[in-house]
Formats: sequence, C-alpha cells, structure tokens
Amino acid sequence: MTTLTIDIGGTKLAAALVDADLQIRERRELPTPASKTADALREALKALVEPLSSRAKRVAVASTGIIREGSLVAINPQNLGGLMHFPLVQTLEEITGLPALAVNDAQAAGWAEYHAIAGEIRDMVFITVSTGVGGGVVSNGKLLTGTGGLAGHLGHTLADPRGPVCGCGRVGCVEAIASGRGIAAAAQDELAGCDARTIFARAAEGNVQARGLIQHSAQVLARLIADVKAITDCQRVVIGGSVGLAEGYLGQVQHYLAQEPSVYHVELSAAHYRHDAGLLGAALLAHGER
Ligand code: ADP
Ligand code: BMX
Ligand code: ZN
Repeated sequence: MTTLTIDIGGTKLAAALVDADLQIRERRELPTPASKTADALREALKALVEPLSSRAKRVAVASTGIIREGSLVAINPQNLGGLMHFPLVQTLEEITGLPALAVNDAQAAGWAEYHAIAGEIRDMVFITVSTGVGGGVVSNGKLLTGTGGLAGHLGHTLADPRGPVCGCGRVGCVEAIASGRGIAAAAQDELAGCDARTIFARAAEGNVQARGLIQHSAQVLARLIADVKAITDCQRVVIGGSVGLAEGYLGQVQHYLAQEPSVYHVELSAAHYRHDAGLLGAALLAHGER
C-alpha cells in the first residue's frame, strides 16, 4: 500500500510516496511558511501534497511539536513563528480525503533509525539538531511516545542555568543553545542575523566566532548525550537534522563526549537515512511496524 509521507519541520516541509519496499519516491520540499499562521501552514501543505495524494492510500505525518490526539501542540512556539496549535490529522484528511496518522518528527526518525540497526541493538536514542533539538527514544525495542506525546523532548533539558531563555519558557535549555536557531541567536557583530547554515559556511572559511558557536553547540550536545546515557543506558546515539549532519559536527560532539568519564561514553553515528529519517519513520509507523 502506498503511503503519502510528510515531514513538517520548523524550517522545511518535505513529502514523498513510500511503498512497502520503503523506497522514497517523488520527494518534494517547500520552506515552512514564513508567516506561520494555521492558514499559511494549511495552504503550504496543500501545495506540497497535491501532486502526490491521488496515488496514495493513506497519509503518515512526522511533525515538529508534541503530537496529541492528532494535533500539533508546540512546546517551543518560536520554532513555528508563534504557531501554538494545528489540527494536523484533520487538516490532512480534509486536503487529501485519505486516512491520516501523525507522530512527532524526532520520534518518527528515531523509529526509522532503529529499524536500520535493529538486531544488534535494543536501546537507541535519536537526536535531531535542526531548527530545534528533538529526540526519539527506543527502549527495549519500543518507541517511547509518552501518554501526552512529550517523551523524548531532549532539547528541553537543562544545559546552562545562566543560558538564554528558551521558547518553551525554561531557562537554559539545550535547544536554546545547540539548535540551528540557538546558534543563530548567539551570533554577534559580523555574523549577526546569519542563519546556522551561513555560520557553518563562515566556520569553514576560518571565522573564529563561527567556529566558537559551533563548538559550543557540539559541547552542549555531548553533555546531553552523557545525560541520555545515564538515563537510558542506550547502546547507540544516532544524530540527524541539518546541523547534526553538517560536515565536521559529529566529530566535534565525539571529541567532547570523549572528555566525559568513560561510563557516559556511547557509540555515536550519523543518521543512516540522513534527511529522510522522519519521512520513513512515519511511513513505518503507518505500516504498523512497531
Ligand atoms: P527542520 O528543522 O525544518 O527539520 P533542518 O533539519 O534542515 O530542518 O534544520 C534547519 C536548521 O539547519 C536551520 O537552522 C538551518 O540554518 C540549518 N542548516 C540547514 N542546512 C545546513 C547546513 N548545510 N549546514 C549547517 N546547518 C544547516
Ligand atoms: C522542538 C519541538 C519538538 C521537535 C524539535 C525538533 C516544537 C514546535 N517543536 O523542540 O517537538 O521535535 O523542536 O524539531 O515545539 P525540528 O523542527 O527542528 O525538526
Ligand atoms: Zn526549552
């Protein structure tokens, strides 16, 4: 059965068709709308899926935000330009006329990445470093979603009590420092107003401030991974998202993790499915492979 699979992030929207063979076909991408009202998101989703939906039998959505009873509830509304709530399943069922299911983007990506390595490992944590910092925890072969959808929101654990205020309302969350938005928000002087992608490009050219911002993100992420190891005793941490997959980033995280006591060390790898992990994970969950 063909699934129309959709990934909604704070920066980009992606969609594709996935068959039982799990091959991604006809992948399309659009920017997440800049105005970010519910109407703008609805129109962007319509434009994204229109060329694909007639060939699918169902819809599977991986989305940023806490997914509760089919709706998106932002924990950090700033990542969606202030959008707090969006009826995901209802909107996609109306647009496509197909049955839909929705799951958090990092939980979905974690599930796909677990599939890529299952057999060897039963406990794995996926972390996306993207617009925000999200997580998907697989414990003893089961994906944790939580009764309210909050499980795995690792970006909202404490990195620095003197750090910046996070859009979720806490002070010093990992996400407020390590995410693409966090990196960009800390940029000053010649880098003020640059996005994370530009900051990575400046770092590659040797810009000292850009290098420092990326190092700080990698250091905060390594400390988070040590915490995650202490909580879950996972055998693998998989890193995704455009910041997480950027050249050189994982190596820096490895460097800082190696400075922690050895009990907190855990094998790190880059997402096997790269930028498609969320799309594939949602499709797998729709296939009932859970
Ligand atoms: P989303 O959060 O929508 O899932 P991404 O995973 O692409 O999307 O993450 C978006 C963040 O990643 C933005 O902060 C953007 O500036 C940054 N980014 C995008 N491309 C790159 C890149 N090549 N290198 C480093 N950062 C990037
Ligand atoms: C935020 C939160 C998470 C999400 C994570 C990564 C919102 C809107 N999102 O912590 O639910 O998994 O960002 O999202 O509150 P991404 O957009 O960076 O992929
Ligand atoms: Zn937070």
